[in-house]
Amino acid sequence: MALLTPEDLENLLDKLEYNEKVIKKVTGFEIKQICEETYGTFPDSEVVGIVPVTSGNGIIDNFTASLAAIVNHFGLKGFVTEHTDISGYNEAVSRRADIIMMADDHIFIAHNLKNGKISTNHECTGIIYSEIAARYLHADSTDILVIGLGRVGYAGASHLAKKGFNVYACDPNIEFLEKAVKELGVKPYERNSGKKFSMIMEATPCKDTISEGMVSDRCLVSTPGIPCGLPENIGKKYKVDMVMEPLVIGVASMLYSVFDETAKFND
Ligand code: NAI
Ligand code: 2YC
Ligand code: MG
Repeated sequence: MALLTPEDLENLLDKLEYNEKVIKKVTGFEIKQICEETYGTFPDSEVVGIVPVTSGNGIIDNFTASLAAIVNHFGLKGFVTEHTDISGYNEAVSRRADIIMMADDHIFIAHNLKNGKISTNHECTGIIYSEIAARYLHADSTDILVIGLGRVGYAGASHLAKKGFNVYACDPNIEFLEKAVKELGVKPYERNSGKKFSMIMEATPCKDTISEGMVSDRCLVSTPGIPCGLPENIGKKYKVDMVMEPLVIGVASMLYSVFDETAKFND
């Protein structure tokens, strides 16, 4: 089970600042703009109640504090409840939270109590990282490679297929690959096919999943995967741009996915 560690959460906003600069350079957009356009929504001073959950492996040091810092970074008012679990949920509602955020070991949700919208971190992470890859300014075609078709990767492949990209994918889990071929129309990517990509979305819990034969001269690797799927030597040898960040971008995507629609998107 791929759980965050307190080390992953160190220097979170420094990592975000670096990745925001990369995203602006490689797509021309700010992360907020990409989120707003992807979901057609906008923030409206929502109050976010963050509830620590003790089930399973229990509290992850700094996880809820990191969420509060992320919520505040995006201009909203966030608070971590004093109580955990059900008591914490009750406290968040009594403190007039508009949006509840909480995670056990399996699912991390954002739930907007006002409009009923609910989203999961896995799906929102897949959507936003594939959207970033898809906006690469130096893309040489609409071919895009998704490595890993699990909870995050499948959501990303689905988002890209809906946008009309030519999605190739690979995953050692044959069932996941066959499901993506059948339901999304993705093309299985053969590692020794010699086909190279300028856009790669990597969503696996394994390191060095990206090999030299996959990478075009100019390439954007957009990866939430922990640890990093791009070997350092390949990143150096080719002009590979990389967006990789352990939590914040996915959480921003969760927030925008539950905001109200922008008026201009309503007509
Ligand atoms: P998952 O376990 O549901 O799916 C991972 C998939 O990768 C599996 O289907 C597996 O067969 C496949 N895989 C493993 N090795 C591979 C390889 N060499 N080539 C191709 N596919 C391979 O995991 P999930 O939930 O989709 O998360 C993926 C990664 O993203 C994990 O490392 C997780 O910690 C991370 N994550 C990061 C977030 C962020 O904001 N940065 C948020 C959520 C998850
Ligand atoms: O501190 C707490 O409230 C814990 N219950 C939080 C557990 C989060 C477990 N999930 C993860 O570590 C990963 C993250 C990348 C986001 C999704 N799953
Ligand atoms: Mg992230």
